Amino acid sequence: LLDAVTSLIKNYDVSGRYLDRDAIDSLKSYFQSGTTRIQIANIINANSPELVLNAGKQLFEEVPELIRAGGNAYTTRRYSACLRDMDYYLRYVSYALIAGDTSVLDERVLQGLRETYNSLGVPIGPTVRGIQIMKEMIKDMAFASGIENTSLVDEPFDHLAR
Ligand code: CYC
Repeated sequence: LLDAVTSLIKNYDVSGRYLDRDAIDSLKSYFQSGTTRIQIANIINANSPELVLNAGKQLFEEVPELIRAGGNAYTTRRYSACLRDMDYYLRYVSYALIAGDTSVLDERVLQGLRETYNSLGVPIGPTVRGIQIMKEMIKDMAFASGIENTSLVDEPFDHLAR
C-alpha cells in the first residue's frame, strides 16, 4: 500500500538520487490537489449508501437481464453481492483518491478478482459499467459542490475498470 509521496521516495531511494525537478513537480501537483482529494473523499463518505444503491439501480435498468431468472444478479443473495461489490469498489476508490496512488486497488481489490468472477460467471462488462456509473455520479456531485476540475476522480475508477 503506497501513496504518491512514499512511492516517489522509494523510486529515488533505490537509485540514490536527490529529488530532481520532475520529483518536485509531481510532489507539488499532489500537494496542490490535496484539498480537492479530501473534498471528494468526503462527498463519497457522506453519500456512499445512496451512491451504491442508485448506481446499482441504473446498472439494472441498463442491463435488465442481470436481474432476470438466469442473470448473475438474480436472487436477493446475488443482488446483494453485486451491491456489496460496488460498495467495495467505492470504498477502495476513496482510499486510492486520498493516497494519489492506485496500488491499494491492485493489492486489496483486483488481485485474483478476474478468476473469482470468471468462476462464478460474474460478467465483467456490466461490472465495468457499474464502476463507470459510480464515477459519473461522483463527478457530477463534485462539480455541483463547486469543484470545477473533477479529473482527479478518473484515475482510480479508470484503473479499476481497466
Ligand atoms: C461474488 N464478489 C463475489 C465474490 C467475491 C467478490 C470474492 C465471491 C464470494 C462471495 O459471494 O462473497 C468480490 N470480494 C470481492 C472484492 C473484494 C472481496 C472485489 C475486495 C474487497 O473481498 N454480479 C452481476 C453484476 C455484479 C455482480 C454485474 C455487480 C456489479 O451481475 C457481482 N459478485 C457479484 C455477484 C456475486 C459476486 C452476483 C455472487 C455470485 C455467486 O455467488 O453466484
